[in-house]
Amino acid sequence: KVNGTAGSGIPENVPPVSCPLADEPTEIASNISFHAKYSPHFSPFKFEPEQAYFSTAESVRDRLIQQWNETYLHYHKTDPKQTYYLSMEYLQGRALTNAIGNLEIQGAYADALNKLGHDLEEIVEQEKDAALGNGGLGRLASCFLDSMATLNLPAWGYGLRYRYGLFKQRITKDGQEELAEDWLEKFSPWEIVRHDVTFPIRFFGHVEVHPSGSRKWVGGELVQALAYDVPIPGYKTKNTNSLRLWEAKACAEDFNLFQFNDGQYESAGQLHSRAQQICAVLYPGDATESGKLLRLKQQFFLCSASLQARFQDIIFRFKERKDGKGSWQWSDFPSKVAVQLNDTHPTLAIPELMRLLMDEEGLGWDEAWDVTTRTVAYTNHTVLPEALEKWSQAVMWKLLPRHMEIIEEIDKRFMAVVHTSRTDLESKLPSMRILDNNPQKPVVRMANLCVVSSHTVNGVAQLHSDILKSELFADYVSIWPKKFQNKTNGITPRRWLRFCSPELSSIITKWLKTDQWVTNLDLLAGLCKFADNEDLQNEWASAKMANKQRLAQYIFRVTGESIDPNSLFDIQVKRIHEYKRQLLNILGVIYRYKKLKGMSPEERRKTTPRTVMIGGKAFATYTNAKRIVKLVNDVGDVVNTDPEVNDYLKVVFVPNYNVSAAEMLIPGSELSQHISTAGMEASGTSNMKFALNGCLIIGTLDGANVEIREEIGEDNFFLFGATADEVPQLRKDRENGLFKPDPRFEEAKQYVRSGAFGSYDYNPLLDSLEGNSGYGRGDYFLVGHDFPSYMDAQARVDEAYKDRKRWLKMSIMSTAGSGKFSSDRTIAQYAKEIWNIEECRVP
Ligand code: B1H
Repeated sequence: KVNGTAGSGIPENVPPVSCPLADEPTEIASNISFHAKYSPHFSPFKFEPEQAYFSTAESVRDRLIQQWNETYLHYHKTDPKQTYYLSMEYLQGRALTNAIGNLEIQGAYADALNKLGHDLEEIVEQEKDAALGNGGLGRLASCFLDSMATLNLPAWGYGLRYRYGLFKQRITKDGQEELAEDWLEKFSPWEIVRHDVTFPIRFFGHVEVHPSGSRKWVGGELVQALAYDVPIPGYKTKNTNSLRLWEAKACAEDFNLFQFNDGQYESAGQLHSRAQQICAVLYPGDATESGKLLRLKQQFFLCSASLQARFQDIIFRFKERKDGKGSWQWSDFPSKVAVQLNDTHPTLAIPELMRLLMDEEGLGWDEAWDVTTRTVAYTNHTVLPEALEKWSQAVMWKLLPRHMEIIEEIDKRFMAVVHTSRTDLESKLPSMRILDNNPQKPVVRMANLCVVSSHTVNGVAQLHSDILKSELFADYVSIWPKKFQNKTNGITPRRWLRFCSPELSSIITKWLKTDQWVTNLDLLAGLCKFADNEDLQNEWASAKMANKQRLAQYIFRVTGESIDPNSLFDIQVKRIHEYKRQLLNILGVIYRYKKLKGMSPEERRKTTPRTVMIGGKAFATYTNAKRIVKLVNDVGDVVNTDPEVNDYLKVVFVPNYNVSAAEMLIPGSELSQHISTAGMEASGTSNMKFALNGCLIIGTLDGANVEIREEIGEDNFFLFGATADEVPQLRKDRENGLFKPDPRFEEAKQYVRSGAFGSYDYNPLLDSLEGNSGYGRGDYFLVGHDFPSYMDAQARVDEAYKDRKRWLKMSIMSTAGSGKFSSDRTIAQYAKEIWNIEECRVP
């Protein structure tokens, strides 16, 4: 019996409960009130927005479950090849608007809630974001799930059900403070616990060798993985896939009743609390050894549970077919299963798949290796050295002894291949090997393990994929030239335009005379020919204004700051990192502020009024990132209370940036900043969201900016800065003392050092921009080099904004050129060029 999928269903002769899937607002209202009354979560005598939200969500969930069951059944019957997307992160955000939007029942639910005395817009705000990710990588996974369901692809997401997701950011006088984000405080109506889907996950222990020579991993400690399934509805389709999130649970027998009765309460529950730690937080600080071990446990837990689940299913199928028609062999596994590794975080799926095939199913090495390498593919998301995972061999031997044996063997066989057939690469072997046996600190290089073991390796934008081939993985390219691909990222047009900006969406639908663009984003190109049309421009401007006003209200709510919707809304929101260069942005603002102060009132009146919004979270232990947050806040405190410049410049730090905040910020934006040091941002995806919403970009030739600029036209993009090719030489010049800073850059830094923004000591932060060399010193990120061209580009922005017609045309062209950046396009390419899976539409 397969966990959770087999067994007999409800007898056919028992009629199903009367179907709650009504379409009429009155019936929906009674369905919602049914949930309010009979839901055990709240008192039935209260129906405030919170109760209204939960009962509305439960009512929508009924529909999702119906579609979901049909989808499961259909996939079971058709038995297509399926994709398993393994990711340590998903940034799902809120689900209610998305679900009723995808099911096309938004209007009926709004009416139903009105009948119940509530307002849909207010109700959706009750939902907490599911923030099980850090930034772009996690949000990409969530966009992919939306596209996979919309394209009717049999594909599933697998992740972890963190008790506390990404921390909540609070801004105090000292800067950023992190608080635990209790997204499950009142339960999530979108997850369904599957008590019948559990698997044992082993840690530690040892390898037992049998007389036959077979090996088995035994002993150590076991925890249970318990499945929680989240329905993922496609847009305008019945197909509803799942995101399966695993939770760690101790086994009942692990509770030591004897100790408990003896009053030793803590030690009695020790194994229980140890199991709970596994899924407690998204990214446990890994500065300590225990933090590193916990992160590694999380990674293995995800991989082992997900593969065991798939294995059970496959073996069940295998037996089912053997009894019925024909034979099935393990070598057919890759024609039924594709596993995609979202970065190296789930790399342990590789040795775990090998172990299951060899030790549990009795395959030999060659056969197991053939199956594994034809099943697994790997996506790289970064070339930053600090993000390339390396695990201590000692820790791995302790936690996963059998997997380390397998990794050693993969490494050995890889070396043998090079020794026998590629002697020209022998000198490169030390860096190409999976094991780095440096006696000081022997480690396993996870990216190398992924490259050697995957049939396909892809980068996430053309420039990034080129850099992977020419630098990071260059030596492997000569062995496997066809292994490397590019899959430029994308974003779902449902969440990121259709639902977050209904005003702009209906204008687009009106002018294109179809709403098909929502699933065929290339149709947006049809707007180009109207870009000069005055009527469209006026409608466009009023939709943007409505979104700006809504954003201004939001900013007032979360910061208490009033901002002027007639000023240029300039936004940079993303994780705070030195390579993303929020420091370049704020130093530019500082320079602007200083100039404004020096101007006469008439001169000031000629400038373009701006509201600069910066938001994002800094990793808790990343000191310079936290200093940048503090600096932005300090600059805001000074600028926003300076009556001389107030009408021309405001600076707002947007606290607690998350998916829901993005849905408010992006539609209201006019200029957005994507200004990383060239070569360092693998792709970026918010750049795509902003462009799609008619926001102009100021940016470097980095990541997907390159392709966005190609698509929307160079006239519609404010370009500046060094190119990726130039960066290495510029760093060398700097080391050789050849860099001459622009006086404007010196002036901005000096202004901060003078204490203009308070007494906090910013010298260490500014010092990182000085000196001549070293990562994190000597201006490694080239802020100083790019500063003058950045300021020039900003001057072009100010000029362009003064010409309303020109600006609107550029804005329309940005949307019109965004068709390529739909995650539907990205996923269709993965399906065809990597996974080899096909549509499996539920009739
Ligand atoms: C991206 C990460 C990442 N690349 C380590 N790498 C993490 C690395 O918790 N960790 O250990 C978490 C995340 N995230 C981003 O992926 C890139 O920086 C973006 O440029 C890209 O758009 C995004 C999606 O591909």
